[in-house]
Amino acid sequence: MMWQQCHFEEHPERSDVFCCGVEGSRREISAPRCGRDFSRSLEMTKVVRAIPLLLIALLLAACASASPPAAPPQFDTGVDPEAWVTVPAGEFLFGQHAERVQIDYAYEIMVTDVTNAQYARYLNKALAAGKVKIANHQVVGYYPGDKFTGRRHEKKIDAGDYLHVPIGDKDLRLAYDGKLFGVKSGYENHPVVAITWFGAKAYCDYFGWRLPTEIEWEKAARGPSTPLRSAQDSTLLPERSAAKSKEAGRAYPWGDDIAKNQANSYNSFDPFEFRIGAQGDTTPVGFYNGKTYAGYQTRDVPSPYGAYDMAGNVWQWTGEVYAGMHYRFMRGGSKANYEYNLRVWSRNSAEPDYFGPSTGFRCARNK
Ligand SMILES: [Ca+2]
Repeated sequence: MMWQQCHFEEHPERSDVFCCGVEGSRREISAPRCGRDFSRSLEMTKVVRAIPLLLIALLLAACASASPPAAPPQFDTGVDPEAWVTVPAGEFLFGQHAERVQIDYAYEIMVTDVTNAQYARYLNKALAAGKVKIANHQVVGYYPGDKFTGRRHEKKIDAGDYLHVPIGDKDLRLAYDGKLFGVKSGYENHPVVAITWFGAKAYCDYFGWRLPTEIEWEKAARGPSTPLRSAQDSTLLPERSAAKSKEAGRAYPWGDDIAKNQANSYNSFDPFEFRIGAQGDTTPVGFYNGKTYAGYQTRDVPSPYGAYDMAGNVWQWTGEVYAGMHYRFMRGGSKANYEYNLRVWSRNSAEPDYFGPSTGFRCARNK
């Protein structure tokens, strides 16, 4: 897959830096080159600056009382993270420019991101089975390496043990007592974060599953809910049919517009917004399902195939290892991003040993 157009992303570690990826290379660019998207972010910045002083005072008070963070509010979303949804074979409209792309097999993808409870259970089994081990306060595991082609800026990923989980990291919601992993209180049904690409891949591999490809991820996020009509019929090209484009080429899993109560983004003002600082905290998986939580009304916004949280909350690692590059790619946008970065074609990249508070994953499997 070629990625010719400049794509604007928020840096996974630095919210003040915007990056431009061309065919997977990463280079930091000056703000004006970010064009319309950056202008939008400047508009948002102005809005943020206009927050009344009272609200800022409340925010600071919340931050002060959240250090160390108390257990978060507990909400049962009713969405079972053990469930999978089926994505049928067929064409869909891929990317910002709605290219027709065929996937000629049906597959399944997890209905939600992998939770902290699921990852802790897996770690205990994988440790006992010798699939991963603990060294220097890290969970590490073997990876057979990437093929190195010597391209400019390509980094060697040789065979060896690589970081899966940084034990004790402040962003990790898992706890280790020297024998077993558990979950920090209240985060059981939140998506696991601070897991590297190696750690995400190892989880899926352990169960005989896999990380989704980017194309699989995107189709699962945006549909279509009904098969596209024949590409031979020129009157049905996406740009010729506004109605079809609206349904099949949607920007978010539910449509073309986004409201605060449809996804966990930066300043979405969800019940977890001010718990741990400016970027907010994760929401439980499946949170945006139409339920009301302590007075906070969400909208029910699964993807056309029923997958939740395909926009926002945490970036999701995808599986491809592209020739000539060591970066791995994530989809979906996160709690640390403005709404426009939650669009289904947004992507972010990081080295495979990157871990952070806004990056998780879900698995796919053959049908
Ligand atoms: Ca938020």
